[in-house]
Amino acid sequence: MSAKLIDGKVIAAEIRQEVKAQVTELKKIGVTPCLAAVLVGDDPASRSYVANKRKACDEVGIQSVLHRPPADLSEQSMVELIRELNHDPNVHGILVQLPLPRHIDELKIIESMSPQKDVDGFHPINLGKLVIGLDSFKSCTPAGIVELIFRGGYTTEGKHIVIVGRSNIVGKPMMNILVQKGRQANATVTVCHSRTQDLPALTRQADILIAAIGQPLFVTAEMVKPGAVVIDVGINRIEDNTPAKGYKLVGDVDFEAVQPIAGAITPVPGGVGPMTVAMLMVNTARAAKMAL
Ligand code: L34
Repeated sequence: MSAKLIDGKVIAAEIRQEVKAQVTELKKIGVTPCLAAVLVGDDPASRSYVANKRKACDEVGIQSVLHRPPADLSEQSMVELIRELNHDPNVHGILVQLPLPRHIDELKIIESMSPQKDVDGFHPINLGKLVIGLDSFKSCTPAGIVELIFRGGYTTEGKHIVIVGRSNIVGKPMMNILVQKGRQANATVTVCHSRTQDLPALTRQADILIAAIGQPLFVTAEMVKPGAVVIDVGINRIEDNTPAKGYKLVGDVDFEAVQPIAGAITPVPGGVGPMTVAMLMVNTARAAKMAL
């Protein structure tokens, strides 16, 4: 038996269509949702992700404005840029693509952002609301994973979901979404990380396994329970001279080895990545509605 493929490209396109309809309604009442994207420096991966986000904006009718300060801008100038965007009534959502150069404190930048425009859901106010089950902007990658699971035909209620990775961008918001009360949550959640003892013993208990480690091919066949749903959040560039671009993308899961065992699996590329982009569209349309 081979795992069903959960196609993030197809599901993301479905979500973009839904956002497009919402944006059409907003435009009828004179509001064009607008995302201000800030890309510092020129990391090739970040450039490609931001390009995908702007392309999605075009498709759904969201206006996007790109700010590209040089990698050596000061933390203070960056805070000033964010403040300007906070005060610009035409801007509904602010995206500061991470990572930032080392001399800039990411938390300081995130905290300078208006929580109402924090379409990444990274501001402590939005994360705090998430923890206690209040409505908030949910981080795009975790929110996209929830959509992948449900629209892929699976549920989380009562399931044991094991998350590998405790980042502020994925692991921590993900656990907080999944443990909430509610039809799209109600899971039993285990969060594993680099100090976890006997990791395979825990991952093998997962009905749904979420791999967000940031290490290529980390999850092997022995770590997966037969029939489990495997969500691969990793997106690693591996040197490879076969494709002309000189690299290929692999996830945190050894796809070839795990596919025969899992019940369902997300590919890389074409899994979680496009969902992150689609959920940013959802959050931006929502920010524009909230500003009415
Ligand atoms: N502020 N920083 C902020 N918000 C985010 O939500 C992110 N993330 C992560 C990195 N930094 C961030 C993203 O945007 C990861 N990420 C992201 C976004 C898009 C894609 C992957 C990661 C994506 O489009 N992936 C495609 C392939 C892209 C390629 O060819 O390089 C895919 O099919 O997986």
